[in-house]
Amino acid sequence: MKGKQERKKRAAAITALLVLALALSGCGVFHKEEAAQEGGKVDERLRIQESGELTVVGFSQIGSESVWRTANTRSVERALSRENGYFLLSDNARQRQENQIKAIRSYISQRVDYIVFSPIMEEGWDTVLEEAKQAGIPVILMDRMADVDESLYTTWVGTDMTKEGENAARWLEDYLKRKGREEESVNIVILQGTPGSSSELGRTKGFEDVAAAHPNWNILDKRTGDFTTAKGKEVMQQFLRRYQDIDVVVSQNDDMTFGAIEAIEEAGMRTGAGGDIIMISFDAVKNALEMVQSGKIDVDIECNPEQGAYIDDVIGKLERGEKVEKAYVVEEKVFTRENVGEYLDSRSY
Ligand code: GZL
Repeated sequence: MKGKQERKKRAAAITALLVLALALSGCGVFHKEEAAQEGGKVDERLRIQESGELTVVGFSQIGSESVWRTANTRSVERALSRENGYFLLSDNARQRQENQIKAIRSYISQRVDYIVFSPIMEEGWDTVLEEAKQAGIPVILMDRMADVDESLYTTWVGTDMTKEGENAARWLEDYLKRKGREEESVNIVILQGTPGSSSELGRTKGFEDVAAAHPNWNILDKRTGDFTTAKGKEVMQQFLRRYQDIDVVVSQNDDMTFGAIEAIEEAGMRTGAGGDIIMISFDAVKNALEMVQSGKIDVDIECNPEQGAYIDDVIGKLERGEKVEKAYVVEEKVFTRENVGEYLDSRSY
């Protein structure tokens, strides 16, 4: 297991190689100032690796597509801080898998102690995670899941997205029953997240598995709004042009919900309590919970982004040579007008 002694030995070997490479590079064409700057950053990291005083973590984040994502990034930066004993290398992949793969390869070449990343989609990770495994660098998956052999990652910290989808459908069952509409024909459209992401796959599956027991629930359409407000509004406008009688919108994150509500209101209709369309959302960020309280959103299924502390805890266990679980599922709630008031003030994101 990684320990400070092992790290110091390895860093010394890297330093020797680097000095040799820099010496040899004298015959190459170098821009002095960039080399000096780059060298400075490399020097700092190597000094840290050589001292073994800080745990060096390479973090590849999907992007900054949503309020949730920003909160997730902040939770990692708070937990893996220098004060907590970390040297964090961080990369924003701007929603592109190839950028995540590039970042992971760079962390492998820098011989970081751990790699942490949220896979933008489930497929496409086998090769790069095999490279990390060959390099002996533990990989911690966070938030979304990768569809790879379990031997290619040490653990996963995240949320049960299928359960989130089921929670949404269970709420709808209960709501329709309370309104005496359980036998009525109900027309549903689904705004999906990033195609092939475990959040989209899980929430879609969870909702549809429950919906299958209701022949009177008609899922008219499902399209991706890519977890963004702009795309969510655009797709909702398409739905409104195509379907005259939408009863329910299932929007797989709050950012898309904000855009969908704008589109619905611009079409002269209202969502939520006493409105024309039932609005079901996911994530439960503060601005959305305020809309639950005001009645614009009927229910918000929480997906907890505060995962940094779990990552810190897992790395601590690994550093002490302790066993870790293969998965850590973060707890979550379902927010409605009845219970949101007691949580709203404490919401930090
Ligand atoms: C869910 C996470 C999703 C959020 C979106 O775990 O992957 O990605 O629901 C975010 O807000 O963009």
